[in-house]
This record gives sequence, structure tokens and C-alpha cells, in this order.
Amino acid sequence: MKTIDVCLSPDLIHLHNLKDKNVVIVDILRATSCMVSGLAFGIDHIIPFSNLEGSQAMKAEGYLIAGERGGEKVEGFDLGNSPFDYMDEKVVGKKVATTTTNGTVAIEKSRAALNVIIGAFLNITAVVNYLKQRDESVIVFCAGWKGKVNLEDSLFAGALVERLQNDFANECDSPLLVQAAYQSMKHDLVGFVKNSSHAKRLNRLNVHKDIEYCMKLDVFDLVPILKEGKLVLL
Ligand code: 3SL
Repeated sequence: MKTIDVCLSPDLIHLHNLKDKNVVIVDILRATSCMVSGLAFGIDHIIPFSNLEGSQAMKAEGYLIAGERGGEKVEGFDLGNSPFDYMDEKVVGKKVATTTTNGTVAIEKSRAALNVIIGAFLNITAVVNYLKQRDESVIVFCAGWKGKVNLEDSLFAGALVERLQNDFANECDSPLLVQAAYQSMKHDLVGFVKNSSHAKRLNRLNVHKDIEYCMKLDVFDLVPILKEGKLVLL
């Protein structure tokens, strides 16, 4: 039977064998929610960079450059890391190069995988359907915050494990852990996530509507996938 495992932090990814597996990158607040929204809104493709310089250099290649550090838009960049920046007329048909504190780092660390796909609550059913129809095992890779575990990514992992439990066997105990957390909080996901450390960090930046938006289920029926270093729609 296919297996599913959950990596709770980029600092633990070396413990997982990604070869021949489908890896789902998740950074609910807010990188993967931005990527899903932007590609749905008409961005041609997104190139993720783990550092500022990589993204910045793409300006000369005609890319819009996007990114945050500490949640704030990088000075001189075209877009920050709000999903609403990614759903603006100015992105339609454009190529975007992005760098974020955690999400793009997790993507960078997943290069050994067979397929790297982008998950968010916004496209969870599309991700579930994609994984069910594939023959390979799955790693859900939570971007967390600077190596620490976070609530919102873990809850997404739990939601995914729950939806896949008839098709995949748990490879270790983290799927059990996140599924139990999801089951105990699913009656009020937004309420619990509003209490999370990153939501509090973002609240200082006054982006309450980003949090509400990123917790919406199934706004889009699409799956972004990494092809030759570019995120495109399947
Ligand atoms: O760390 C990341 O990749 C970002 O999503 C963080 S933030 O929500 O933009 O602060």
C-alpha cells in the first residue's frame, strides 16, 4: 500500500527519503496560499528562491519580484507575500520570482522528490484527488517557522491525512499526531489558527483578512507543480 508521512519542519527533512515520492509543500500563512491564488489568477509561472538575491536577479529577466522577510514586503520588490498581492490585475500573464522566509526554503529542500506540489486549504480537495490517482507514496512537508513546528501547517497536514486515510498507510507517527490535532480543532480551525504564533506575528502587520482568506476551503480546483524549477498548473 502507498504510505503517507508528515515532516513537521524543514530541519527534519533530512530524515525523510523523498526519492520516488510526491511531496506536498504547505505554508498556509502565507506562501503556498499565495502560490495557489496567483497561479489561479493568471500568473504564467512562479520561480521560488530561498534567498533574496536569487529573486532580485530575475527582475532583469522581466519577472515581477515578490517576497517577504519577517512577513513584510521586501523594499523595492513588486509584490509582498499577501495572497491579495497575487490576485491583482498587474500579475495576470506575468512571470513571478519569489522568496519567503520558510515556504520557498521548503521547496528548495524538496528537489530530490519525484513531484513537488503546492498545497493549501484553498486547493485541498484538488491535492487529495491528485494524490489518490497517483501510485506513489506521499510526504507532506510543513514549512513551519524558522525550523520550528507551526499550528496552521500541521492542521493542514492533519486534514490531508484524514482525507487520504483509506488510500495510504501511515509511515510513522506524525500523521497520527497531526490527524488527532486536526480532529480536535476542525470545529473551529480559524479560531485556533488566529491564536497561533504566526497569526499573532502577522496581526502586528495588520493582515487579518489574509488569515481569514488562507483558511478558506476549496476556493480553487487546481494543483501547482514544480517543473524544471518553475511552479506551473498541472
Ligand atoms: O515564511 C514564509 O514562507 C511566509 O509565508 C511567511 S509570511 O506569512 O509571509 O510572513
